[in-house]
Amino acid sequence: MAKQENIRNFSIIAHIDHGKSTLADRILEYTGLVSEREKRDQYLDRMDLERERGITIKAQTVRIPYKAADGKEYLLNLIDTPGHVDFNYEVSRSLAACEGSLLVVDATQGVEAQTLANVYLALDHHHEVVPVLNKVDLASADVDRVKEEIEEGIGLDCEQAMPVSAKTGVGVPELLQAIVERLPCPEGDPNAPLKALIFDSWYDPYQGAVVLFRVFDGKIRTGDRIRLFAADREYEALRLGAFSPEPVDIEEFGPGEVGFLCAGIKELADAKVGDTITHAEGGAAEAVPGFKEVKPMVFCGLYPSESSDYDQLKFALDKLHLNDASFSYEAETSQALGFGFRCGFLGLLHMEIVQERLEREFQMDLIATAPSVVYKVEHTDGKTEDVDNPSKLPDQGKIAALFEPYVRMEIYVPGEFVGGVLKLCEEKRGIQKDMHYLTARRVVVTYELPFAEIVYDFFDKLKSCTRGYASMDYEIIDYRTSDLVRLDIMIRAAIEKTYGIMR
Ligand SMILES: Nc1nc2c(ncn2[C@@H]2O[C@H](COP(=O)(O)OP(=O)(O)OP(=O)(O)O)[C@@H](O)[C@H]2O)c(=O)[nH]1
Ligand SMILES: [Mg+2]
Repeated sequence: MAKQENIRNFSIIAHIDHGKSTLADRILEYTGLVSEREKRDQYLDRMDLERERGITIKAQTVRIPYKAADGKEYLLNLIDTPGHVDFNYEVSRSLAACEGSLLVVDATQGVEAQTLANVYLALDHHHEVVPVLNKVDLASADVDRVKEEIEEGIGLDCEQAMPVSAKTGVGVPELLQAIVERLPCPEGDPNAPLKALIFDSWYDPYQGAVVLFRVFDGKIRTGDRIRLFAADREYEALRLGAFSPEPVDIEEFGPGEVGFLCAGIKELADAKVGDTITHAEGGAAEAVPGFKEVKPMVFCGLYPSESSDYDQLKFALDKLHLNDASFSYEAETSQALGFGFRCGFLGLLHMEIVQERLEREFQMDLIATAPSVVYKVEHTDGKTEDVDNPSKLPDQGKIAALFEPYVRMEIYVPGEFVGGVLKLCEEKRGIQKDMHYLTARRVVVTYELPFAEIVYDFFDKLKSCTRGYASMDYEIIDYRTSDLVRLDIMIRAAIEKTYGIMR
């Protein structure tokens, strides 16, 4: 068990592509955890899909023993998080397992939409935040300007911001020193009843469901009888370990430590992210507060291309859901496609990634229907209902009103591209709410927009009208009445079936 005062748990957070995973590479290298021979770029992006696309999808935790300059031995638990807005749920869960965050900002770019969104999440978790200015090896890096942006835009003191190059390693030893000096050690009573929060889980064909936990109070040892709070089921802690960066067995964990647990959990629903692990006897009376349920916003139907693969698809969805609780699925049938599932996602990229993971990790061959958002329908009899599938929309005569979701969107863009952004938002039925200069060169534009308008091609259009220099963040704010109609597109066979037209 590690000495509590020498533990530092931190997440690396940033806007997409600002260099989180590359910084994690250098930390693994400087602490000697990954040798010259083993090292590869973005070591912690373990999925092929992540490596091919060059983005992090899953947060990854690493346990790093670190000997500081003064000879003191520390234990660092680093969590590399994804930057894309669709994977924000990964970030918020990771933050719950840590006391501090490294806020990485690309010094050639500056503060972007997810920089702000993620730092607010970290502050919500009462984190100590260390600003890190990355990519100082590039000639276009402007450390002073970006410091000013962070101070003015976020209100974080940047006097002690750490300039680094995650590529060359410049500044990384100083950053490690700052981590142990400036981030707090975890609190928690080793003699109290065990309370450990499950913040990730996945399916292993040999071990069943495996969970990743962070101990808040008490100790957990291999062989202990444990109880899962929400599932209210007992298991034996068969194997405990941590990723360092590959899995290693560890006998005992105390407060502040992060590890994985294999307990032969065959009932996948038992290994619920957000649940608390305690001891079967003398366990804690209360659970650690879990996570807010996330609400999927974009829906599509997923059908196996061979109808006989339906059960296999159900099985695959059950397993994948263990690793990604942020998508939803329920059975549905379609006249044209047979038996399948209506699935909900946090955004379009999320939808694409889940579909691709089902195809790759579970060898499914899928047909996906066009994505849509959730509408609210007020019936003429006064009832209202949510409709996530156009085919469930009642006849026009039975609809008193239709409501569609609206988002509040913040777009960060250099001044010279503002005109194009305003034009795009107006075309997409946007209502301008605010526009101000974050710094002399960067403008923040706030719009309210129908969510359906941004689900399709908004992001691509935004990128092309700003040459890739804009970033955006959005949240659903409310539902508003809209002039919407259901449009049925009938192909000949369907028309014949409906109206009985003879050839
Ligand atoms: N020149 C230079 N390039 C860097 C530096 N740090 C990262 N990069 C490059 O920036 C790109 C993005 O780096 P990643 O580490 O994948 O970024 P990330 O923040 O993990 O991205 P997501 O996980 O997708 O949000 C890669 O091409 C890196 O090689 C740096 O210090 N200097
Ligand atoms: Mg990454």
